[in-house]
Amino acid sequence: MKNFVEELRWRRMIHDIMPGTEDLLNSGMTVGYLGIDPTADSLHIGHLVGVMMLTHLQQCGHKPIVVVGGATGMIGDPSFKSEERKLLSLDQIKHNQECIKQQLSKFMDFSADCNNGALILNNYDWNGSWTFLDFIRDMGKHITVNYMMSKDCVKKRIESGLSFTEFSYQLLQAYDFKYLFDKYNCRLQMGGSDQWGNITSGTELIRKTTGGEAFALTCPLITKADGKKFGKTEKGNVWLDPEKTSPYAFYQFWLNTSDDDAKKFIRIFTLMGREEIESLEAEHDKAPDMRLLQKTLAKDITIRVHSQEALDAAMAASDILFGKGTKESLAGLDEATFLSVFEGVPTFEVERAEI
Ligand code: 383
Repeated sequence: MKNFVEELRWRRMIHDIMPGTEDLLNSGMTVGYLGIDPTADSLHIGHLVGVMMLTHLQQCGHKPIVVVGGATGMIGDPSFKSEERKLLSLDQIKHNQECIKQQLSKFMDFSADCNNGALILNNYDWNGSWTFLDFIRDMGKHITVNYMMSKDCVKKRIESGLSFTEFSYQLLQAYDFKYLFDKYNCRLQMGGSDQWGNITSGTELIRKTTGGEAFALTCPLITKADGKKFGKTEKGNVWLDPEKTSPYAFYQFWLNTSDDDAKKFIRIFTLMGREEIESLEAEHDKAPDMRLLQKTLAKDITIRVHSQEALDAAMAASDILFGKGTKESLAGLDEATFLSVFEGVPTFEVERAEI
């Protein structure tokens, strides 16, 4: 079986790793988790990096847990955010949670009968019944304000202001880790590099309350070679929900990446093996204008996030826009795909008589 840390290393998916993490993973099946707050009713491609980490974790024989933050979503993570967040309504959070759960089921094997089957948990289930007094008495006592304030993730806000609500977020996430440690023997938390502070507060809380050792592994936040923000188009985020970002626009997003980005993204966002990627890269470099890397990346990820049919429709739509379509391919397109082709394309109206 593949070695998880080595696998992430060649894919350049490790930003920080706590000493001892590799030994833990080499010592046998490890339970690892990653949390996602239901701040919207869909995941976007920024979330996909974390999801890919969980997919690799499972493929390397370990057990992944995804925590959907029904409780933490009520507070809002201040990590590296310059402004206080608006609170979401409870109905909104519930709705978002359900949508995200649905999307996640595509990326991991949740079958209960394999011993490393993935789990989806909601942190409202163990945080919803805390009383304020119990929480600050039982958990708050173990972590000092000095420790919490020393974290890079909140430093940005110390000057401009941070509510007590958002300041407490760190402790809530720390408690999740402790809960999963106690209940599921979960000894590893993963996330993007923005999560390092919250994750290490968890390992600290576990150490203080149980004397046990838990570990942290983060992946780099994705940046683009041109310095522009990753995962954005003119219309905003690239979402996994086909209603928010059509499979056509999704496919085009990956197709339009630069050569340098495509080399990076194919390692992170596909499950293709090292040799396959390296030989593809060599092939690409012989004739970069054929955009072999971009095409392979776009196809692979569109199939995994949407479906083969969605990819076929997106490719047929691209052919139409770029003049390679036929009368038959045009007739075969569904209305939504046909209309999505014109997103971002200048259009103007012509009188029927003129046509
Ligand atoms: C909540 C409860 C936990 C553990 C984690 C959380 C969520 C975490 C967070 N994560 C981001 C989010 O939800 O805010 N506090 O949007 C993003 N993640 C992943 C990854 C990332 C992070 O979901 O870097 C990008 O996608 O960690 O920003 O017990």
